[in-house]
Amino acid sequence: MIELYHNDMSVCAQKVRLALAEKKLAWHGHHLNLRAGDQQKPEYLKLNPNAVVPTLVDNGSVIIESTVICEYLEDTYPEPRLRPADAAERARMRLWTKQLDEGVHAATSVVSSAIAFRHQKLAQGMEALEAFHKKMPDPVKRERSWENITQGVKSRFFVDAVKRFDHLLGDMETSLSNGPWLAGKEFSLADIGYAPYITRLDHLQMQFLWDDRPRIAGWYDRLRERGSYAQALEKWFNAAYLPLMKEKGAEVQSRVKVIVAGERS
Ligand SMILES: N[C@@H](CCC(=O)N[C@@H](CS)C(=O)NCC(=O)O)C(=O)O
Repeated sequence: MIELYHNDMSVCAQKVRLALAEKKLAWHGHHLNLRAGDQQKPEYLKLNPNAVVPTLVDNGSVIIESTVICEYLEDTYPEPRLRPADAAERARMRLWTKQLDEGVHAATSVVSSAIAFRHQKLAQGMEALEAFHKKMPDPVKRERSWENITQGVKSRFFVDAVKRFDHLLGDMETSLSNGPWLAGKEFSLADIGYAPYITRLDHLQMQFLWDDRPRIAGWYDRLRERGSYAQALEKWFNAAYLPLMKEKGAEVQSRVKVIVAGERS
């Protein structure tokens, strides 16, 4: 039996739920409340010492890291195929998924936290915030998280995160001239990987980043037409998070637009 330790709005968990839905695999979920610190509890750390979701347990094997989990699912349950048959397309797929782990995920944490989620954390009080950060195992992530929560869009990480997205979306627009999906002709783990991240930008009112990138708009529409999107993402959208992201995203949108305009000029 497949068990998934996850969270409704976690982009990494959304990615794994999408892969499971595409493969029509049944799974049993353990939902962790990330604001309450369930990921830092000793019993969960035995499964995932990084204190993050997702974690997949399949027939006793514990697999962590969402990119690795998706590859594991593809290796173990190869139908329907989510890695392109063509080796060059497969290489393109991996270049996309690699980038997620090399900065795109971190940039997403910056914008999500600095724009919206900081308000949830600050509402818990400074004592709780300090206790939460003390338990974060990764010192780099700990420092970044503290800065984003306490400084918001004035965080020293914010400008670079926004620039990273503008570059990334430029690359996506170019890549989508080769076919309907990120790796080319075939829908793949690359599209699964990016679906939650583009959705997050949408929720944070950063969809203007693809106003002048019609191929991304088309790709995003195609993704949302798939049954897996409703099953793995929409069904889990947290009714308290969506209005927060929309309201706070709208409040800072002009600042984000200034950063993008400066970068493009
Ligand atoms: N590289 C990891 C990143 C996992 C990660 O950062 N998960 C976030 C949610 S998307 C989390 O659990 N955050 C809770 C925390 O940092 O306390 C993966 O791809 O699985």
